[in-house]
Amino acid sequence: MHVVATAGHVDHGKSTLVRALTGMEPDRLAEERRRGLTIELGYAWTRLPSGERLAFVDVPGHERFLGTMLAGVGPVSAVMFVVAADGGWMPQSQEHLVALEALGVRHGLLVVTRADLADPAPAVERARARLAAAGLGGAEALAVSGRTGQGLGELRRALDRLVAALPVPDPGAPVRLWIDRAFTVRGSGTVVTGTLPAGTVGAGDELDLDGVPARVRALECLKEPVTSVTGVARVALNLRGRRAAGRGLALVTPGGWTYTDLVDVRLSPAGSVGGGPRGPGGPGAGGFGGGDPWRPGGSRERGLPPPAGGWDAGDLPGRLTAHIGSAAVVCAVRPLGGRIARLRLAGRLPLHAGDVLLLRDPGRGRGEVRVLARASVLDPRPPGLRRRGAARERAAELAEAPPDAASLLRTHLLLRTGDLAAMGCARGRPVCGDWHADPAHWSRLAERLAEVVRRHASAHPLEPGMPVEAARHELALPERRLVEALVRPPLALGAGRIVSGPAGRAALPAPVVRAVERLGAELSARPFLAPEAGRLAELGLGPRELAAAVRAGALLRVAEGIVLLPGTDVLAGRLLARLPQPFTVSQARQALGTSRRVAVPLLEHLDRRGLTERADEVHRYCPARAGRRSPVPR
Ligand SMILES: Nc1nc2c(ncn2[C@@H]2O[C@H](COP(=O)(O)OP(=O)(O)O)[C@@H](O)[C@H]2O)c(=O)[nH]1
Ligand SMILES: [Mg+2]
Repeated sequence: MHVVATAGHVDHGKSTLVRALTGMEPDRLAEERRRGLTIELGYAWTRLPSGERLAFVDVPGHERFLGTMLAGVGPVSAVMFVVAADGGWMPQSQEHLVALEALGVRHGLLVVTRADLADPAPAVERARARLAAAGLGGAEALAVSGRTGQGLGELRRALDRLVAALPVPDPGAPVRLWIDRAFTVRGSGTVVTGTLPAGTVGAGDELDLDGVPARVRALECLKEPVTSVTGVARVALNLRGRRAAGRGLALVTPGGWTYTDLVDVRLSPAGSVGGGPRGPGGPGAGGFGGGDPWRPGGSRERGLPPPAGGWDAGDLPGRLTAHIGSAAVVCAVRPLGGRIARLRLAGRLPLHAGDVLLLRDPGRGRGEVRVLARASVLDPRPPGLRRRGAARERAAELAEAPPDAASLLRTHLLLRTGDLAAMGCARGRPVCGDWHADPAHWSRLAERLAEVVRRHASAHPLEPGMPVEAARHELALPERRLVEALVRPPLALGAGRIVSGPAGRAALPAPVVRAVERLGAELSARPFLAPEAGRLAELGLGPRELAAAVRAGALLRVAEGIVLLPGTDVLAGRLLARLPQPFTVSQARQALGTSRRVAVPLLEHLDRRGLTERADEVHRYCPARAGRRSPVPR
């Protein structure tokens, strides 16, 4: 199904048209019928010639009910813009158009009604130009009469063309159902209704209502019970239990949105494109007395933002009402610089980056434009601005930033997948687990890690590397696995510590280097005769010094207390391969010119490295040599 909202000046025939198209009464209240005036949002639906179902949200056109109008069009992406043939362009025609443009509504029809009362052509011509200037240039224009039924068949076909061209929303999108009505039904709890723009809701689903879980007991779509519904749709949800619910609250997918009362936004003046008096039709083309109050010469005195590029956030009043979906909350505007501002909302709203808030000045009187600006949410969780100059820096940072993950990461540096989802941004590749990082920040962190590990190594030369936890603390990272993900050569990770890598000989303290050099000289003549513990102690090589030298790759540890020069094991393998195969420990000991104390652990070390292999209890052979000879037993 599809949903289209009406728009247009009061008494131009919106409700009459909806009634004629659907056979349903959009003005449900007795007062509305008595006064012939739409006060509340009306709902009616029909089946189009194609068989598609279409629901209308009929809005009030009276200037006093602009807030209600905005709640009706807020979650809807297509509009039926109504202008009376005998009325022409009027203040709320303009105001509604400004709101639609600011909301980014790009799909619609222009319907000139009351065509039985006046020639529709002039109204069509003027309205069409204004719509085109407001981004609704693609809107087909039709002339109809809600009274005689003239043109309604063509209108139904045009509605079919309109809905067929609407983008198909994602059924898997997180749900945000802005409530436009809520009531209690005796025996079944709370019922809320709204326009579901995207995503899917099913019976039994748990949604979130202003931070509190809310279970869907049952749902209806156009008065018919259904088990699940996918946006776009008009839906009524029966929630379990009695819930405090009402217009302006939203039912959302848990974790799918960021509840926030502070947002950084990019502002643009509303109505800067659409319907200027010097634009289509010229001054006074609106057809109401004394020219067009929406674009007077001295716009700034009347508080209207000038359309020129010089407009900035400082041109707005400090206190406005922010509209999104069916919500309207008071907000304080803090200009940060240029068109970037920080909005403090009087209540929490579930928002994504990329959402559009419409800013309105409710204090304005008759004939003044009240929809002042469009605010695109850039960051629903902005950082504090404490330092001097922070606001200006923030404005510069956001000036050109699109509302996406890359921009958010530039500010927040590290975010989890869940945070990004709640902020409404597509996730790229995580750097580790569910963590995402700003690429520049991530490589800075890697550099800093190398730096702190180096510093740690020189401050504690005999320690086996820097504990991961200490590095985490030093880099102020929230989790150890982030530190581990930053370890890359020449850094290496082992036993909960980060070492500067095997090329760390230079990091050894000078006395250890000297001791290792002396040991190397002693071993040059008899490389396999590892020094005794006493000799090591004389050289100043205690267990810590030995461990450091081994880590640095300066010594080879064959077994506890047995150290040789690096590479000695490979040399031993080569010498043993020259012996008649297989050979005994004693033959090996003699060939290598060493003692039994060294030969046994050295051979075990060679076994582990695959340089030798046990043939039986007493014999070994060198697999390389054996292979070359004749591996096939007879
Ligand atoms: N003659 C004629 N009257 C119409 C037509 N459409 C609406 N009206 C009348 O215009 C008045 C306002 O219509 P309504 O639908 O309430 O306007 P809305 O405020 O835009 O919803 C009512 O008295 C209608 O009967 C039409 O096409 N032809
Ligand atoms: Mg009406």
